[in-house]
Amino acid sequence: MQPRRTGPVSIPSSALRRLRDDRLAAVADKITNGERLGAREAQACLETHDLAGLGSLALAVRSALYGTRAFYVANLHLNYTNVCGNRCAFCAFHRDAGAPDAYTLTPEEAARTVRESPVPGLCEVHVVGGCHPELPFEYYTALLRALKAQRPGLGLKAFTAVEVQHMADRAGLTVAQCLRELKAAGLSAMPGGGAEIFSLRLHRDLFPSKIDGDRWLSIHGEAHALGIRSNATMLFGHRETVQERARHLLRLRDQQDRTGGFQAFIALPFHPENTPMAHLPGPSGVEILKTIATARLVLDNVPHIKAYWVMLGLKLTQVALSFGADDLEGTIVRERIAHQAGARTAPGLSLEELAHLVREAGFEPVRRDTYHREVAEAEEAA
Ligand code: V47
Repeated sequence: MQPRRTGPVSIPSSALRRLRDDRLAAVADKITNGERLGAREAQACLETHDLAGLGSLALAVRSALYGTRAFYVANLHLNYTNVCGNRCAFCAFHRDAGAPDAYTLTPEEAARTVRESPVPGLCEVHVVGGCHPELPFEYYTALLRALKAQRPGLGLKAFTAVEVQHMADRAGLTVAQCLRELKAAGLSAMPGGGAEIFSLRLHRDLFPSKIDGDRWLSIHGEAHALGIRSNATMLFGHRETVQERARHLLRLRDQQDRTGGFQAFIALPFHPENTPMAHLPGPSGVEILKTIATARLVLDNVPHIKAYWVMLGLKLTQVALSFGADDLEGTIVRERIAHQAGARTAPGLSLEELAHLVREAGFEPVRRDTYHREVAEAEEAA
């Protein structure tokens, strides 16, 4: 798999003239010369007070790649269990085993959600859950097989690196063995969750029971070597510094240079409600837009930058399309992780609502599949 590189991008001279930050002018020079941004430039983007200037650079790169197209998928999010022993400080979703509202779906119950999905032409299921202390490895393969049996063409974007490490540890298998078995059972791609923030300091303080950044990256590398594509995320707007955010993006870019299988990056703004960090405010709209725009400029080898409407809200999602994002994730149907932590968006959106959001923001809606291939509406409904 060849990493995709953004070549030199021409930036409208009117936009260049309007830049109000010298450090952004240096970023613009690099982009127009087709040079990579380094840590210094990444930080300059994240720190700039020239929001419009940064947005114009990210929009120029986004437009060079995709014109006015904006992508989304007819999908549903399925959280097979909320039982998890990790107790991460940013998470409002997990429950201890035996808690009154703890749940674990059987593969048959999971398959029913696909059968009863309200989304016409459902194309993908995004499957993630907690690190359940007791589920056997056979549960995960049975889950994938049960979903696939509902619709053989369904893309299954399933199991974060954190879950894969957990199932490998419990089953006494290597991660590569697990991934091979999961692929044989129908796994199409891996979601980007669980990366959190690549910082040893914050790993120790906020999510010490979970794999760290090195391990997260190496599991994605192993998946890529097996031909399994994946996504990448960054959880931001809690206790991380701007340097840590910049470093996270650069480490993802380095990994992509080595193994090339990341399809999309998703910046996840921290939602504080019902978490042990509920005293924090979460990132502002400006912080969110700067982070998305910076990701577009730094991650020159990751094809897609998602504006995850669930966590951004619909209004900021529309704006994010002009700040470097080119993808809206999908219909989702019933989101739980962000909603448990205070997200105020609807649990899901219809295909028509997504298309409307995109059009109203001045872009052209394009449906895609799990591999980011364009899908004709008639094909999808088949
Ligand atoms: O892994 C948990 C994060 C992730 C909170 O790959 C939180 O296509 C904000 O990864 N505030 C789940 N974030 C979401 C995710 C995702 C979503 C959409 C598409 C894809 C993809 C991936 O959300 C978790 C964790 O990193 N998270 N709690 C919170 N309170």
